[in-house]
Amino acid sequence: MGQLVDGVWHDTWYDTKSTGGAFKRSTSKFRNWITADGRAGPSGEGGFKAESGRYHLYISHACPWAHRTLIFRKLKALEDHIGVSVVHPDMLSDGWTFSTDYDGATGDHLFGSDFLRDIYIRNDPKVSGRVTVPVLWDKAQDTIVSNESSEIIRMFNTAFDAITGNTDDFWPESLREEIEPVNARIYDTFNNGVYKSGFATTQEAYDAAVHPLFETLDWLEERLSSQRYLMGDRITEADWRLFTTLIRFDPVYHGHFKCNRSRIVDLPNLWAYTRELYQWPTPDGGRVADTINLEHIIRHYHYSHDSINPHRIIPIGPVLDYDEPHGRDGR
Ligand SMILES: N[C@@H](CCC(=O)N[C@@H](CS)C(=O)NCC(=O)O)C(=O)O
Repeated sequence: MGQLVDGVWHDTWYDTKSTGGAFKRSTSKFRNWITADGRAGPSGEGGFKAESGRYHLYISHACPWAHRTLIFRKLKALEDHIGVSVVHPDMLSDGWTFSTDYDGATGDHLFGSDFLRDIYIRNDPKVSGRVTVPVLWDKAQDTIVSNESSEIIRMFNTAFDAITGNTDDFWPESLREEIEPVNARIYDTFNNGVYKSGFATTQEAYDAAVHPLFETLDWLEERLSSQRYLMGDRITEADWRLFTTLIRFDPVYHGHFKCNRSRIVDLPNLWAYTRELYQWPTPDGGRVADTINLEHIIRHYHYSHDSINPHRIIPIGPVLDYDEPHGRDGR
């Protein structure tokens, strides 16, 4: 694990000394948008028109942020239009690599690179910053479109509709205002909250993260007792953003990141909701479950965080049946 400084790789762990033991996530650098006609989106440059076969997604199966983009690619029938390369689950001194020495790690389909950082350097030989997944790549301009998952899923939600004919909308205009604060709370205390708990290097920083995390889980458990999805009876991006952390929670975050007040399986509404989203049917006749690689998830966290699990022992984990009927119809 490390980062690039002027195009040169430096192997360093997150600095929590300057922040009183707290993990601070850095903001994503590349913020262009693919749009239906190539006009500029809410940030970045224009010139990224939706076209079949033009864009490529680099992901890790372990990563909850990258997982969002893979889910949207499937929900929006984009699998034939946007290719995917999957990194190796271990993220060690070289950061994410394209080693294919693990089932499901595909290598770099575009350039045969060894490391994910090579993609960032190809985009800008003098680049500085973290080398993160997901990365959305434009083959036409040989450049990065975006490395911000929350924006990639919004592009996928509509930009390719005329190409795929799929008009399912997970960010409906009428709900946008209501979705925002729900996303914000879930991002800060849950999606990122598990990392803040797990990467904390002082008791104070851990306490400051883990209590709000479980307050949010209690709030969600209550909310999902009277409505089927976060926004009521319609599934939206807010649900999919929540889901990728829920699915990793019991196998990884509960133990590895010390988020152990309770498990998802102990919270009946959240557990049934997680199963419903796992079983969700997709336009290709598959299910959202097809986007999940639990082996990569479990392997990545336990192998890659030296300071948390130096001996790389993989715990046996709870046995969970995500295929058990969810029983949430008609709620
Ligand atoms: N804001 C980014 C965050 C992506 C992110 O932090 N990805 C992690 C994997 S879960 C990563 O690649 N970390 C490598 C690093 O920080 O060096 C997004 O949502 O797309």
